[in-house]
Parts: sequence; C-alpha cells; structure tokens
Amino acid sequence: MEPFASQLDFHSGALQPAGRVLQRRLSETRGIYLDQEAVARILDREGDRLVYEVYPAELPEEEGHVLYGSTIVHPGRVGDQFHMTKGHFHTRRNRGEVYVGLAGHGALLLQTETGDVRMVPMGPGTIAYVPPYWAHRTANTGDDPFIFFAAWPGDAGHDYAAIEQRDFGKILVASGSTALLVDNPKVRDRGSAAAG
Ligand code: PAN
Ligand code: ZN
Repeated sequence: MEPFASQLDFHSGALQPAGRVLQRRLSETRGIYLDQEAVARILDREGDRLVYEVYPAELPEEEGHVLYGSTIVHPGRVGDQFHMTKGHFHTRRNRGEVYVGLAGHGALLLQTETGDVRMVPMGPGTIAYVPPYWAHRTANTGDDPFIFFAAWPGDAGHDYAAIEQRDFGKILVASGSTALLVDNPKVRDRGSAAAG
C-alpha cells in the first residue's frame, strides 16, 4: 500500500477521504437509554434525531494496519442522560485504542469484563488511552458537538453484543450544568435480583 494522508476538519469533525460514514440516529440506539418514555416522546415530537456520526478511514481491517476515524457526538439529552455512543469491547479483547479530543466536551466511560468502571473527562487536546480489555463509550456532556479522533489496531474488531447484554454499570446524568457519574439502576437491579 502507498502512504497517504487524509484531512480532518476540526470544526465539523469530517474526515476526507473517508469510507462509509456511519450515522447513528436515536431509533437505532434507543436501547442504550434508561428513559424509554423520553425516547418515545422525542421520536414522536421531533422525529428521528441524529445522535452521532463516525467517519472511518478506508483501510484493511487486518493485523498490522492501524485503523482510524473521527466521531462527532451531537449535543443533546434523552431524559437526563447525555447523547452517547453504543459502546463496545474490541472483539480481540487485548487490543487497545487512542482517543484524541478535538472539539467540544465529553466523557469517555470505560468498563472491564468484571464490571469495573472508569470515567475520563475529554476536551480539546485530551489524549485518552483505552487499554486492552476495557469496553468504551463516549458521551457529549456539553452544548456543542463533541468531536474526537480515534486510532485502533486493524484486527481489533467491534463487539457490541456484550455491552448490549450487560450494559455499563454506571451512567452519566445531567445535574444542572454538570455531569454526574451514578450507578446504572438497570445493572444494579439485575445484580440484586441475581444475588437474591
Ligand atoms: C470508535 C467508535 C466510535 C463510535 O471509533 O467506534 O466512536 O462508537 P461505537 O462504535 O461504540 O458506536 C472506536 O472506539 N473504535 O474502535
Ligand atoms: Zn473501540
């Protein structure tokens, strides 16, 4: 393969050239939010809102390559939760990733297979390291688009099912103008139901 360069617009988050741009709307990510009445209300009143977009570089998904792309999480809330990405483990769990904040403000949530959760606040210039074995999800905690760049190993793969089944043990909720990290009641209830 020949060396090449792409251009990332820090203002819009668009990457050029890019592979197939992914647009995630509320209807297809509705399951990640707790307040399903709020989801229904938004869909009913304003239609299917664009929540986030991913511009991937077009590269072979193979060992040895480094994949990269930009993500734009649009500002907004669903109930008292911030707009966020679905979140995933890498299929090959021992593959890490680097996130670089470019514009806006957000938070990176990370979780191990055993349910340990961490939160890393992100803004322009923040370089967040996603170690191997940590699932990751981002949320826009500000009022402007939250834009970041990510680079990950070509053979990492994306496993969404594990997070769909288990969810993150903590959620980010809006409290006035700040973001609070609190226990996810869905996971807590499931935990106590299993224990009892
Ligand atoms: C990122 C994410 C991107 C969208 O490029 O794929 O931010 O999030 P979801 O994939 O969880 O919908 C990354 O972590 N790549 O590995
Ligand atoms: Zn990833």
